[in-house]
Amino acid sequence: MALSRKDVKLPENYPRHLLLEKHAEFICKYGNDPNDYEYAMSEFLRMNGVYWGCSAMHLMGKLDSMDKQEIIQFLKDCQDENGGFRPVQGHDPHLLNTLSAVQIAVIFDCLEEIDSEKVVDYVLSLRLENGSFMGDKFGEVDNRFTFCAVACLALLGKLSRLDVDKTAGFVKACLNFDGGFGSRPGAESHAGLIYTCVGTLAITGHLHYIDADRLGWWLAERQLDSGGLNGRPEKLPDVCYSWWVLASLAILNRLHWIDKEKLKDFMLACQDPETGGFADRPGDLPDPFHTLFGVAGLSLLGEPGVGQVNPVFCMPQQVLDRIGVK
Ligand code: 3PZ
Ligand code: ZN
Repeated sequence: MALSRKDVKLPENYPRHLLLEKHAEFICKYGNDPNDYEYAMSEFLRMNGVYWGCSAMHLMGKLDSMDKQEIIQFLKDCQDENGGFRPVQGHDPHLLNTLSAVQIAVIFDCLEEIDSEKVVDYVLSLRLENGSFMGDKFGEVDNRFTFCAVACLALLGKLSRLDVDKTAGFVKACLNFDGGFGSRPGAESHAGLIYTCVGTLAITGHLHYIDADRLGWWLAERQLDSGGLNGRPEKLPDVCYSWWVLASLAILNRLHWIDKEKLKDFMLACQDPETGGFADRPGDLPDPFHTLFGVAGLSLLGEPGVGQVNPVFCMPQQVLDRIGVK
């Protein structure tokens, strides 16, 4: 059975330790070469990309090599009159960019530089009667947006402005028989959506809605022979799914249900020893997204030299302690 599952084979020669200096260099340089943007970091990902880079750099103890003033100016340029954030000037605001912007402001300890009250208004304007959230004015509803909304409010200390029982109730309606969650009621379980739902329930104080043994089992079953984790049955392992699965297990206090050493080997094998950065799987091109989730995943596995990551917010625990978010 285990042999017939889709998986990858780790190459003979892969880095056996974390290439921290290389990864910091990769993040610093990313975007200087126009080819980078053509590959992954197109305009609509710019705000998210700055968050991925800054969160990774802070965890690696290298935030000082980022240009804080330039980033603050970028944040200011991207906040819309309605309070939401655009991915880059000229695009429409969206909750996905708004959470990234708030995370960046918290990481740089500069919340006073953005209009937080307007962010709260924007987030609440996207709420629907059943407790769910639209991603923007175009109205798509998805638990990714539930998480973005709740995480934004929590980081701004404004969770009390939301009927959290109602929002947790919507998430509960997305619970499936396998113990997992999907994007909307009736949608199939998927590790990325599970992370957003578990995170939402953690922030709103409703983790008791989860059958932690059942869900923990489903999550632990994501580990393949290579040591990597996939996002749902019959899919290949991927470093970003290591994060969605691992963070969910950490929130449920069941990290010990997977083989940590094997997962660490898989993640180390996803590093690009030449350019730095992590790819989704060994041999693929690295990008800032997988680099953050690689570094953050290794943090959850207790990697020395990496700061402690908060499994709910995917941000350094240190900055959350500073603003008093639990
Ligand atoms: C990637 N997006 O839709 S995307 C993302 N994926 O904007 C960012 N694992 O082609 C980067 N795959 C790289 N830097 C990939 C964000 C996706 C996830 C794609 C991916 C990840 C394997 C193929 C969805 C939070 C936010 C967004 C997502 C998930 C979680 C792509 C393809 C899609 C996207 C971007 C680039 C390289 C980086
Ligand atoms: Zn991935």
